[in-house]
Amino acid sequence: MITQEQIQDHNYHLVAEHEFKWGHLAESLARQGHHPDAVLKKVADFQVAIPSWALGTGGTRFGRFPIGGEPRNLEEKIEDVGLIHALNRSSNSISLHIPWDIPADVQAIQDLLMQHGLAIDSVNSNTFQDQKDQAHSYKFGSLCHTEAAVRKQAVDHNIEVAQYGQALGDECKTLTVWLADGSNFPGQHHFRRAYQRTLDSLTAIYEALPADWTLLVEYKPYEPNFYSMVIPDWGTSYSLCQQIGERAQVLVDLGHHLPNTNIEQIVGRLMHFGRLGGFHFNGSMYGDDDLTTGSIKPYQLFLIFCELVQGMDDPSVLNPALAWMIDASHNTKDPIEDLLQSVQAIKTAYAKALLVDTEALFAAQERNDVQQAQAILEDAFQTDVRALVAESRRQSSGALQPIELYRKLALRDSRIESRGRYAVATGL
Ligand code: PSV
Ligand code: MN
Ligand code: MN
Repeated sequence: MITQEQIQDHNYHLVAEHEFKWGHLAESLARQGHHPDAVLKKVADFQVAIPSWALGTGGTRFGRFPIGGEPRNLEEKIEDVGLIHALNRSSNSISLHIPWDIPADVQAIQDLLMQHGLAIDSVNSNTFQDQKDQAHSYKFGSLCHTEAAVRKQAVDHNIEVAQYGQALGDECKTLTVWLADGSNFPGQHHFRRAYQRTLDSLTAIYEALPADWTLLVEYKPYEPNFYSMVIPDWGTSYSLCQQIGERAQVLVDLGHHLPNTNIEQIVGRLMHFGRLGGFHFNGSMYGDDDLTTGSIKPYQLFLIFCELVQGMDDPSVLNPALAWMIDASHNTKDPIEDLLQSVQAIKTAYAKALLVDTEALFAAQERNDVQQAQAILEDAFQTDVRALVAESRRQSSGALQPIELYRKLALRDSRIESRGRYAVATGL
């Protein structure tokens, strides 16, 4: 692991240069009428959950190139998230996937979480794979299945997943459902019946959840089914949530859109309806590529955050607090470095969105001053906020340059040594 002394020592060598940059930025922000300390605090407070399945090397159906030293169990996944959080002070929670992360000893897991200053914030069900000794197969769907017995098995699994979450601590109050259900060929599905069966199953799950739990319903346009998905888009998720109940919310995964979809507008719409429940951050070029957040379209990420900030700041928007999470796959990079890079990109986009002069923007919109409206957004986007994001980490006892420190301490090598070169994480 890493100690506070190591972090402070690392910061000590970088602080002079950093203070010069931050001082300059803080002063120029103040001159523009911003409150640098208020922005700093919001950025420092912003926490993004890490999914348990993102700590191992990802892969494609063609192959996987393991990096070595991957966490072999839930304990080691918690250790890796603990390390990420110690470095950047921005990821104080983990999302679990059941059955991959079934805890052998709940008390021991709780103690370990506490030791790292972490909590489990959400649990994810898995009805996209068949498990050993499972009575019924999900080959032709789960919550939408034509047979009642299969649907019941899938509903029961979701209820059980929420029970694991409850056992793991009070912070866990979210069940996320992503369904692989769909069809591969025209004619395979009766669209209306598949939808209705899914709605009935989700309603049964929702009704079994504790009264303070949220059900997040994720959508995805294609894959693993390539002709139709039962929940392909935000409209379907939204309509399901509307019928299920107040604590059913839409989850937006950035990679789950067809190329060029205006995701920021979807975000604005869902917030307007009070139905945006959470986010899965990643970067996408074609579809669900699960790349590093902000690596392909940083301007789009910024525009999404502009909608989020505007929605969160507007008292007339009655949207609940959002669940933030990274949902990425790391095929070529060290997962820990990739996650640190993603959090950096998320906080950068958030910080820039906080710098938008929204009053001037809204005024420009009202008088149809298109050039000004665009220029106001671009002005904030082009601000270099790296020193601000670094300062927010420093003030929270994190590292000024997390990846640099991770590399300097050779923490992947020590993982390879203790866990083995061919250690494999359970999960995607
Ligand atoms: C599959 O597309 C997926 O990436 C979804 O985004 C889920 O959130 C994740 O797997 C975990 O089930
Ligand atoms: Mn997702
Ligand atoms: Mn996905």
